[in-house]
Amino acid sequence: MQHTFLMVKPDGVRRQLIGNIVRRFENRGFVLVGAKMMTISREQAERHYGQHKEKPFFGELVDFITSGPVFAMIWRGDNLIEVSRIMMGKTNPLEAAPGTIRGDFATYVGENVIHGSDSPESAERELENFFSTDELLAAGVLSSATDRI
Ligand code: DAT
Ligand code: MG
Repeated sequence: MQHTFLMVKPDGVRRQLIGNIVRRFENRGFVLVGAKMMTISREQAERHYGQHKEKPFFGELVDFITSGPVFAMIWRGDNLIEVSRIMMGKTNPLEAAPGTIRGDFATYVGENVIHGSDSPESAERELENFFSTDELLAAGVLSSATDRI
């Protein structure tokens, strides 16, 4: 059993794709255990995308992800991290297969609709960046305040 962090990015929220995206993961058998609409701060965005700090697109990426509300979610399921990445499709939507979220809804790498953690370590780090300890407890990600994810 795994938990992961999925987020509908500002383009997906603006285009009213939240329901469609949530339904895909529910249909696949995963369970939504926590969610909130939020506008993220620049500091939080820079922490989230810290691994891309040196990339030429970093500034644009932070501008985009803070440009409007995102829909931040906590999901639970077996093999969730690997399967959710497959369901999202390749980072560049032009290379994403039809039937995947990015392959169905996006054409531009800078606005690719959804984020999903790429490993258990990123899921832990990203969940902690977006959700409070109380929220992680309520979602069942933590079973006591002293737990790790
Ligand atoms: P992913 O979101 O599939 O995990 P990533 O971690 O490599 O992909 O990159 C994070 C985000 O940065 C990605 O969703 C969109 C943006 N990005 C990646 N490569 C880019 C590029 N070459 N030009 C513009 N934005 C890019
Ligand atoms: Mg990534």
